[in-house]
Formats: sequence, structure tokens, C-alpha cells
Amino acid sequence: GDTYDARAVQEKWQARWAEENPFAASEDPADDRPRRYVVDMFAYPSGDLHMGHAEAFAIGDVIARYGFQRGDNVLHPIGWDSFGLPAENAAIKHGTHPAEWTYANIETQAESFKRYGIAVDWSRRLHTSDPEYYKWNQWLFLRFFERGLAYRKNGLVNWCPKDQTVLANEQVVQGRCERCGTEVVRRSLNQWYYRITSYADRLLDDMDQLENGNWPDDVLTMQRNWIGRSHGADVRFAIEGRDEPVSVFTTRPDTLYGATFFVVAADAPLAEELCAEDRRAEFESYRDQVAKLSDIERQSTERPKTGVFLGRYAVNPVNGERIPVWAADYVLADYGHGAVMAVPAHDQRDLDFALKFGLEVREVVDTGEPSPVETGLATAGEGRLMNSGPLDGLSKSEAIPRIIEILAERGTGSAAVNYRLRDWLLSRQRFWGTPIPIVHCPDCGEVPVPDDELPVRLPENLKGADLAPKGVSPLAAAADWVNTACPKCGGAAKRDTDTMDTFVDSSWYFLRYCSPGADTAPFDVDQVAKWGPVDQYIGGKEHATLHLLYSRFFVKVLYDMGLVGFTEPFRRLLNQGQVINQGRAMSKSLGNGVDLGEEIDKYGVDAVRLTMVFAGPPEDDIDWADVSPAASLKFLNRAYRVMAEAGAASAPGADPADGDLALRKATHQALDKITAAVDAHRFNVAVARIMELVTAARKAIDSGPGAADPAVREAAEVVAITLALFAPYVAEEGWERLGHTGSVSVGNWRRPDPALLTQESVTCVVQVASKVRDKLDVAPDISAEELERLALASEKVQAFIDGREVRRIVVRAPKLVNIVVG
Ligand code: ANZ
Ligand code: ZN
Repeated sequence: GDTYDARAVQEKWQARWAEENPFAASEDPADDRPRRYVVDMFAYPSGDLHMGHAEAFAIGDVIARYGFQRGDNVLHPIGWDSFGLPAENAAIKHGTHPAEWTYANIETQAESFKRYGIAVDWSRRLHTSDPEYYKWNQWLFLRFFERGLAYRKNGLVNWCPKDQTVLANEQVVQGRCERCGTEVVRRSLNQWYYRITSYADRLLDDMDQLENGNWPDDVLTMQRNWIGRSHGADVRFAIEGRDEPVSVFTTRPDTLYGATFFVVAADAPLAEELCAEDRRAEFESYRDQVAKLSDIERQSTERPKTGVFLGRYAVNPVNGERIPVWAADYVLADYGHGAVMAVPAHDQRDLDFALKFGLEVREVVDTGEPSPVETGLATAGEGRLMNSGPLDGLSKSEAIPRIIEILAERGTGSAAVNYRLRDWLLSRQRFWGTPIPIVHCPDCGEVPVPDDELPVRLPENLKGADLAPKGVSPLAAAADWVNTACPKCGGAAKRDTDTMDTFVDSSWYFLRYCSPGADTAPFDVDQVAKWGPVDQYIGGKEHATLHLLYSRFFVKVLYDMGLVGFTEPFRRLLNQGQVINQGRAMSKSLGNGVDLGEEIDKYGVDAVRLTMVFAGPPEDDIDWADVSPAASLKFLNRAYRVMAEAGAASAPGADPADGDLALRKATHQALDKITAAVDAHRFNVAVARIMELVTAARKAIDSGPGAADPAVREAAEVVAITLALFAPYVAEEGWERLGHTGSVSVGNWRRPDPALLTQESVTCVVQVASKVRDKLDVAPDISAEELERLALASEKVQAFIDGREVRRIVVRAPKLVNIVVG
């Protein structure tokens, strides 16, 4: 038997693709083919490609290649997210500049991507660490700054003690640094922010464009929860001995009559201010304890409640009641107003606190549930208000607007909306990122670097130990770089020494791909209008609240600037699963890593790619211990032999109509199902249908009409055409063996012939009272319901039922229906 030499075939076709560039997007304005824009989340250049890349890019490539194969004008670009900490850490370790490590790894990955055979337009390649790219991060920053969307403020920020830099909220995962896993602490610093909170409503409301399966539901849910919009009211409580009242945010203003105490976040300045003198010592020791807790511990519901009485009273604005003011850690300083009205009967956290400290619990909603004091469970069900003056007898949905009205009349409250989302903290105290284009002048303050002085380049003379984390940016040590003239007054001034969060780089790169050489703007507006938004985006779920949220924000700002005509960047999103091994994520410590290069050397690119997509639906994880690249290779050899034998026995152009009808039907039905499966992103199903087609063709060659039959050629050609999406090298080689000269990969998809799709019919016998009364021609896969309906619709059958009562109908689809009459 003939087997294909994977390595030789890879080298041959890789060279051909490089020469012929079949996967370049057409820029011809007269090209009116449908356009499709497919983007894989770009790679981070840490070392060579790994199994995760291999899966994500195999899947993205199926989608892109399907577009090419159907003859669409496809834009499928590639780039590198090449700023960031690992490069800097490698540079410190090796005494080099981060650029060395970065660009060497990019070269390695680029070669591997080429070998992996992904169908991309290499002419559009970009690297975010190129000054030609990051110049536009700076330009965009300045536009955001002009619009009040970039600003600097002093505040408590998340600080990673290991990486010695601040982190955005989105980069803190369960209290730990998203990158290195170190527990994050709070620090007070003056930092730059992007005002993403002014887009909170649009980030939520525009999600209706992404629903109905366009984006995975769980990603939408994560974004909704992250933005966390709550509707409720601000209620102002007077505080005895203080001129200004203090507001609380509540989602349950209807329970105001049940507020029996008041709690301020222990670490909020307000707690310190409200604390009575005789309580100060106790309060301060408590506050210092709280400061040591991580956010994980603070928010844990398991931990017993703690707190201290501040020796003060607040006054309930609706009934004048004095309620004690406490400080506690379960109230967070940076949510709402950092203070709550506690309603222990109907809020579990408040109830735990009240029971611990012996505070009053007063039910104000009659839910019919047992008493919270007895069960320890706050009641949250529906019910009528009680013990609530003018609200008595109302339901929650009636009481909320009513109480807001009452508060508004008295000037002590109003409806309010609150968000969990915080502004995006942009500054990083690290080197390998985009310098923030601001000059600090003692006279003029924060002065933007003029556009014509962009980019503000990173200094090239820092390397190795110069970059070690010090808590301030390494750029601060580059005196020549830092000291500059104020662009406004010309006086001595200093550059901002922080760099931007690298998530800025990835927030708009998909726009840059449309015109990667643009040098007067971040992107060519007309090209983006032509290609955007991205039709299909492919990448991992870990970006649900980071990259995907930031990109959506950027596109909305760019829409407001008139630079893009759409408000959402990615029409459809596919989150591929992970490649794991023996049930666990691959890791060095477990020693269960699988090396992509070794797998490719053993089985070839095609077999590895086929294994990736055949393992299951693309969203599912793949356990490499459960799949068999060897079996994939065996199948590819079988497919190759069918193509080679058909090619040896006939020439292109034979009329398939003269071929074996059964095989022709099998081919067209396979094509129909493969098309539907690829459309539905069920690539594993598509591969299974190709496998069946290869089996059918093999049978026709060995024990049917033989290799020279035109139907065998037709089947083999469909194998090559469809396999090109999944195993492109063997498909190209097989196509050539079939006698074709060009590439199989572009413009060769076929439509099944409808005349060959009709299924054979079977005869169904219909009996009335156990006598055959009619025969129906039906599809072999007809459902029982449909068959029963057809049987009862038959005129002959109705004539024999003759108005009698139908007592029972026995259906044995597709062959028999028996109608029992009374
Ligand atoms: C009284 C009340 C009664 C509440 C009741 C709930 C149930 P979400 O949905 O997350 O917005 N809250 C307000 N500010 C807080 C803070 N800084 N730290 C901790 N908790 C805070 O939650 C809003 C509810 O969380 C508010 O409504 C408040 O408790 C509490 F039966 O007020 B509620
Ligand atoms: Zn100045």
C-alpha cells in the first residue's frame, strides 16, 4: 500500500503556499465576493507553540479555510501580543533587553505556525511591541484623555508584591494576581485609569447583539455579573453629632422600617471619623486586623462576622428611630457608599451579624417563612409589608416605588443604580509596555505629548538588572529619557514613567489588521468599514471579563469618535476547550505535559490537527490520553490511498453521471451533512462523515465498480475538498494525485445535487382492526407521530374506520400502523 510521507508533503506544500500566497485577502475594490473576517486571539510569544495553540488554531483555521473553500474573500490575519512581563523577567535573568527574547520567540512561533499550515495572510502580521504599533496606543490614549476618558487619581489599588506592580480589578482572580498567583495587597497610589464605568450601561445593553448563540451564554453571564448593575435607592441617614447625613445604597428600600442598625466599612475613612472617643482604641485595633485580611477572607460567608460598635447613632429618615452605628469588614469600602442600613430579618449577612452581637431583628415582610431569629435564616421570599407604616399591605414591587416617592418628598433619598464595575487601572510600574505619553510639568501639570512627537519610544539602553522590580517603574532610572522639556511652556519637566497595561494592546489589534501599514492613523477607517466587525472570533474562556470586556469598551469609544461604524467588535465568539492529559491540566509539576513538536514529528501536522478537531465539539476539553493521533494518521493514509488510486485509474473531467449511483448518493449525502456540520461548528461530526465516505469509496474500489468508475473519482475529490479544512497537506497531495494542478484549498467547495439527496422510501402497511387497508410510501427515518398522522389522513383508512371510536393505535415506524377500533 501507498502511504504518504507527512514530512515531505508538509515541506512541499508549505513552500507552495509561501510562493503562491493563496490565503491573502483581496484588496481589490471591484472584488464583490462575500467578505468574511476571521480572527484567532493572537499568541503571546512565550517559547514555542504548545498544544493549546495547536487546538485553538486548528479550530480557527477550519472556519477560515471553509470561507476560502467556499470562495469568500476571507481576511484571516496573524499577530503577536508581544509586550508583557515574561519578556521582562527573562531579560532580568539573562542580562538582556526584553526585545531579544521577544523577537526570537516570535520567529520560532512564526516558523511553527507556518509548518502547522494555518491559512493566514502573512503580509498583515503585526507585533504590539513594535513602535509602529504602540505609537497608536499612545495616540488613542491622548484621544481618550481629551474626552475625559483617561484620568489620574489617587486611590487604593491592587498591588502584586511579587511582580511589584499594580493590577486592574479584572487581573485579580480570587484575591490573587492573575499572572503569578501571589496574593494581592492594597496600596494607595496615584495612577492612570480608563473610564470604562461611563460605558457600563452600553456594555450591558449592547449584549443583546451577542445573544442567541452568537456568544457563549456563560461569557455573557460573566460579563453581566462583572458589570453588576443593581437598581435600588440611595437613602440618607442623619448621624447624631454630624452635620452631613450619610447615604447608603440599598436594593431593598421597601425594608427600610426593618433597619435596626447601621454598618460602615471598617477601612473607610468614614468609620474613623464617626468613631466616638471612648471607642477609638478598640476600633483602631479592629481596623488594623481587617487591613491584614485578603479580599477572599473578607467576603467569605463561612467566617464568623466581626465588628465593633462606634458609640454613635444614626436616625432612620422614615420613622425617626435611633439605630446604633457599627464598623465591620463585611461591608466593603469601595462599593455603593461604603455603608449599609442593616435589615437583619431579610438579609443573611445582617442577620448573622445581629445574632452574633445581640442586635434587634424586626420582620417587615410577611413571607410565611419561619422566624429568622429561630432558624438563623433571613427570609427573602415574596410577601406583604408589615410593621412599615404607610407601606403596610403592599407587595415588594408596589412598596419600592412608594417608599422612593416618600423619600423624595422629604428630600432624604432617591432611586439609584449601582455598578460593581470599576474604572480600568491602566498604569504599570514595569518596563516592557507602552510608555504613557504624558509629561509632568511643575507649572502646567499633566501635559500631553504632541501627536507629532509620537511614538514616545522605550529607551534602548536599559537591560538586565536595570529592569528588576523596584516598586517604581524601571523607566524612572533612565534620567536622559525621563528629563524633558514641557511641550507647553518649554520648562524642565519629567515624562510619566509608567507603562500601559498590555490589555490596551489587545483591545484594538483586530482593527489594525485591516490596514497594518497605516501610518497616519491607528487604522484606515475605510478598510475597517469594509471588513469589520470581526465575523468570527476564536479564543479561550479565560478572557471573559478581561480582554473581551476591554475590546468592547474600546470599540464603543471609537464608535463615539466616529472611527468605526459598529458598536460591538466580535459578531460571533467561539471558546475552544483546553487540551489536558490524564484528566489534569498539563503542568511541569505533574510531568504530564505533551510536546507539540514531538507529536508533529511522530504523526505529522495533519494527524495532529485532525485529532484536535475530531476529539469532540470544539468547546469541550480534549484529554490527550483519550485520543489517538496514530489512528488519525491511519485514517489519513486510507484517505490518501483512495485519492491516489482514483487518480491513477481516471483523469479529471469524467462525467460522474455515468458512475455508480449508490456511491454517488453516498457522496452527495456526505457532502450535505459535512456542510451542515461545519456550518454548525460541529467539526468532529464533519470528520466522521468524511471517514464514512472514505470507507464507501474503498468498498466501491475493492468490491464494487472499481477505481476507474467516475463515481469513485467524484467521491475521492469530495474527500480532498472537505479534508482540506482539517488536514490540508494530505488534501493538497491527494488532489494533485487526482490529476489537478492548482491548490485544493481555495474555491473548491461543492454543493450536493438535490436529486441525489432523496432517500429511498419504504412501504408502510396500515391495518384497521387487524386487516390491511392501505399501503404508504414513507421515509425510512419517519417519526412515529408523523406516521400516525399520515395513516389517519388516508381516505381508505378513514372509510374503514367508518365513524367508529379509535381505541388504540399501534405504530411500528416505518413499517406498520395498526388501528384498533371499538
Ligand atoms: C438593605 C437590604 C435589605 C439589602 C435586604 C439587601 C437585602 P447588590 O445587589 O450587590 O447591589 N450593600 C450596599 N452597599 C454595600 C457595601 N458597600 N458592602 C456590602 N454590602 C453592601 O447588593 C446591594 C445590597 O448590598 C444592598 O441592599 C445592601 O444591603 C448591601 F433585605 O440594603 B441591602
Ligand atoms: Zn509646563
